[in-house]
Amino acid sequence: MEYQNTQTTAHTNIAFIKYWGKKDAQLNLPCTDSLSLTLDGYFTTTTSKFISDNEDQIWLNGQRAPVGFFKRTQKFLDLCRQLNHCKQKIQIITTNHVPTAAGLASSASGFAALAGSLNKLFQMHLSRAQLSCLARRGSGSAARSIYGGWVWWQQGSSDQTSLAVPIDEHPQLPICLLSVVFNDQPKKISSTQGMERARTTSPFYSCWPHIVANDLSAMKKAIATADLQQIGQIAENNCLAMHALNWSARPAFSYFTDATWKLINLLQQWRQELQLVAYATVDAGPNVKIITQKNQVQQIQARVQHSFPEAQTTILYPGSGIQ
Ligand code: 2P0
Repeated sequence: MEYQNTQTTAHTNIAFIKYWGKKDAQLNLPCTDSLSLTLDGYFTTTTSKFISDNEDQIWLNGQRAPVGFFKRTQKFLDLCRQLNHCKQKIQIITTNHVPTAAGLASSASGFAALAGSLNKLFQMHLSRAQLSCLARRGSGSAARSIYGGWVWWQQGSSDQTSLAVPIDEHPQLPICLLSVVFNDQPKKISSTQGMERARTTSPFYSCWPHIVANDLSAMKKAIATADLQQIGQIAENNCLAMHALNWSARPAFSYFTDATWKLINLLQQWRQELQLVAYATVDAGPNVKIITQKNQVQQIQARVQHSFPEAQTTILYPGSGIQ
């Protein structure tokens, strides 16, 4: 079993309809559905094998994993050992091909690749749907990185029914994203903590499931009709509604900085005055991903660099599912 090839690659994804809040923290069951685009170019590759040591061995980017990463990964190994009635220790070798400069979370690609590799190691023969459930247990957004292109994570009501489904694995529309990184320092409030505080204390949280349901249905229509402007506008609206939950939490918090706002305002100006397709989406940090189209991205990149000479920008395209 040890000698079989367990190498698995999974790509990162960006949510266009955000996941923000869990109804079950242990199972990572979200309070709402969400929808994302899997990205090309940025991925995690993971291999695994059984070892006869007394401890699991976890390597990240060529070095022993730091303690936080080790514990979170080991918890996932324990889950897979339990599912397979196994006690043997495991060696994990994982490499993130996600430059810090791209400002992309690696937990989605990381747990998707880990789930895929352990599926091979334990010979679980899981379908992609079952793999999505398993990856979700490591990190919610990892459920979506099993598939390429447009992916819909259905919240479900149990461990077996909360899973992602592909909407369109090979989008034909000329969409691309420009990642704008102002700051690549680790965030002060993790996604897990931030979404829990918003869910439990924002007086507006009860509106969030309705907002997501409406935005999701409009987004699916916009994807089906390849309406890039609508896709961008709905994503920006949904992102700002998600962040409004944080601004209204008690105590309130914000991932935005002055630079985040300045760029969002500039995009609005460029849409109105220059007729550019350029909309913002922002995750649990100050950095912005600009949703745009292939024939405008270079112009937008030049404008962003002019306004923010210190920012690091990277162009991102749709990518494929787990391999
Ligand atoms: C998303 N984010 O839909 C949302 C939008 C960040 C902002 O999913 O606690 O690392 O591991 O399930 O998946 C990031 O949160 O959280 C995230 P856990 P995760 O992409």
